[in-house]
Amino acid sequence: MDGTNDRETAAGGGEGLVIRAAAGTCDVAAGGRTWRCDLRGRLKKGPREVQTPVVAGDRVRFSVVDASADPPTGVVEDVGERRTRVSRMAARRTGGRVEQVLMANLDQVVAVQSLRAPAPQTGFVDRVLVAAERFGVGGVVVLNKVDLAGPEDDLDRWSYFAALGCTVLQTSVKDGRGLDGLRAVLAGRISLLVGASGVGKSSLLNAVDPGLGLKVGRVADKTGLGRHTTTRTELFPVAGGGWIADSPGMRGFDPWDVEPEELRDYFPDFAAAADACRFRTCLHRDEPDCGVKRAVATGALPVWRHEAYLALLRDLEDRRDRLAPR
Ligand SMILES: Nc1nc2c(ncn2[C@@H]2O[C@H](COP(=O)(O)OP(=O)(O)O)[C@@H](O)[C@H]2O)c(=O)[nH]1
Ligand SMILES: [Mg+2]
Ligand SMILES: [Zn+2]
Repeated sequence: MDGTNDRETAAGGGEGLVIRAAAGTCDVAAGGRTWRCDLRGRLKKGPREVQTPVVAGDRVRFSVVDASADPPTGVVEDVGERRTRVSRMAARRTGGRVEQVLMANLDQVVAVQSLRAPAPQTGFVDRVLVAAERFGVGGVVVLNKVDLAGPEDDLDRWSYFAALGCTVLQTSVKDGRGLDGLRAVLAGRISLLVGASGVGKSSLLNAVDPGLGLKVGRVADKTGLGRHTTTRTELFPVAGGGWIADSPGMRGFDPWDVEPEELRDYFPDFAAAADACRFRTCLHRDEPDCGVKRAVATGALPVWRHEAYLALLRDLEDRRDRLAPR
């Protein structure tokens, strides 16, 4: 069960892609239709830890219950192995914490920032790229609203991320710049769009695929939709056979289980300078004779990149302290 082709099987069922899931039920895209499917009982069994037997992005095999119902209905029989998964730590009602899978089979995360209104958030892209590496998915950086650029704006800074192996796009919904590039990047892949409210995520998706008709200029309702909102991910089809996840509260795209001591390995641009650190375990913070701090001082590494690293390091340490058994 792989790829994005949906096949009907002889048994009257089919294979498809889960585009949204809730407790015990999900919607499956297959053969150009969306099937409302319950889960076969045994899929719901198992340890309490498995709260997420089926999530958006799962490839499933289902049998048909009523093909002429509106929507057509079925039962999920099998869930394909997850190539990748995005998860977070969730509080368990009985105490303690448990991994909660938010989405499966993601190919890439698209981190959207705008040049203005709102201004780029320091460290946001750096953090997203660490999480992408952690989850084993690709990273795409989109700088939107470049039509608002003035002579004082240094757009070259963004190409720094290209050297780290991501696709970097400068886009404008106003003048159309970069939209073909974005279309090409989304085609045939499952992507997750992340970025602050107002950066233009909905506008970009509408521009890429007018059929989507997403509302623009609305702040996602953070309180009125019940406690599952932040965990519910929905996939939308985009032209060219791709799928895009729109998840207003996707705070789970966060490198939550990276150990502070491992973080430096997620900054490949530090590697050469780190060879000169006196200590092999150097965190590039307070240690003497640090090659990375030296490289920052000489301008070989950008200050903002080191600052993003230090902020994330502090975050991971705080989180570990909070979770430590007392
Ligand atoms: N100047 C300019 N404004 C944009 C651009 N893209 C979006 N906007 C505006 O930014 C605001 C927020 O857009 P929206 O798509 O709702 O952002 P979202 O919250 O990330 O989904 C709206 O007023 C859009 O018209 C752009 O490329 N250039
Ligand atoms: Mg929006
Ligand atoms: Zn160092």
